[in-house]
Amino acid sequence: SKKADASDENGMEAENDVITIGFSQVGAESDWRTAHSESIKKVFSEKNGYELIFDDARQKQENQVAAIFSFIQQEVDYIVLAPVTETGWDTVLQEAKDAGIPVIVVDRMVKVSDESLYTAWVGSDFKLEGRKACAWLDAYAKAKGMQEINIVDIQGTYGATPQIGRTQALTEAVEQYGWNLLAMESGEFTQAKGKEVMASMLEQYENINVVYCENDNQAFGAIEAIEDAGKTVGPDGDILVISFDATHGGIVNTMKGKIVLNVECNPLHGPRVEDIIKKLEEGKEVDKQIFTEERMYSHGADVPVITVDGTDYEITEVTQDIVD
Ligand code: GYE
Repeated sequence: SKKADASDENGMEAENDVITIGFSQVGAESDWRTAHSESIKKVFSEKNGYELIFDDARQKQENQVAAIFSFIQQEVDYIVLAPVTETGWDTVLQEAKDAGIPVIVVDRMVKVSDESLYTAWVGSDFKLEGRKACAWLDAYAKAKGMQEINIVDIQGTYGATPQIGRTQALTEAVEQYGWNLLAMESGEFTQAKGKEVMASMLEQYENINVVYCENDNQAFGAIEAIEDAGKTVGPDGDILVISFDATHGGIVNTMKGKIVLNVECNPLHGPRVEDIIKKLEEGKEVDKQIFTEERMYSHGADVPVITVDGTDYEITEVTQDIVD
């Protein structure tokens, strides 16, 4: 551990140990990601007694692997990893383990052959998010007397836990409710790619009436593409936009009705990661997995509550005071 070896005149060690954290972040692909980075930076600040080495991998796993190797070389006290995809971590995490550096995984999950390769994970239940969205759409379609659901899926980065969970929930719902799933393609969680994918889907299919966007930035791009194509979004428009994250921009669009449903995915993991590190510092046990609780936001109040696996989830109608 990198201790500030300050001893006073009597040789007593001063209480100024700095905890060094190496944080490997996916990138800066979305508003969610920016909020997540800010939350980590805010907590692991110098004034809170930390030295944070922040590495932005620009959505590339190889950059994350290189960053982790460099954290090991620098002998950081903890490695915090927000992994781009689930697989491909065994070798580098084994190195961290051999070096005795605890790894805390945040946001997306890792799939490793040996669970002891990381200490703890904190993030969202992405499949549940998807199931909530689909249960809402089923209830909404029934409330509004929609005859058919002709849906397209703008997926997230392939192999990332939120993509896997949100896509899986949709494909299961398609079976269960008899919806027509016209197309699915990744927009890599970005606004630009989301727009591009939506534009090409609109060219191929005339009858799309719902787009399931696996994050807000893709929804922003999809809305642009739909409007550019001369169609309208919203409860009285041609296409219903469903989204995930509930970022500020996402909530504003939900208030306007451009997004009809937005399932929250909370990015503010800084304090949760710090909580884990504090417990480890005190020699306490930590939970292997921690799931955050999340809400749902809608335009209008057509569906006030849905039930998934016997649990009721209330849906908050977005009004100006929620935006503020
Ligand atoms: O939904 C998306 C971001 O991993 C939960 O990544 C995160 C996802 C989030 O780019 O906006």
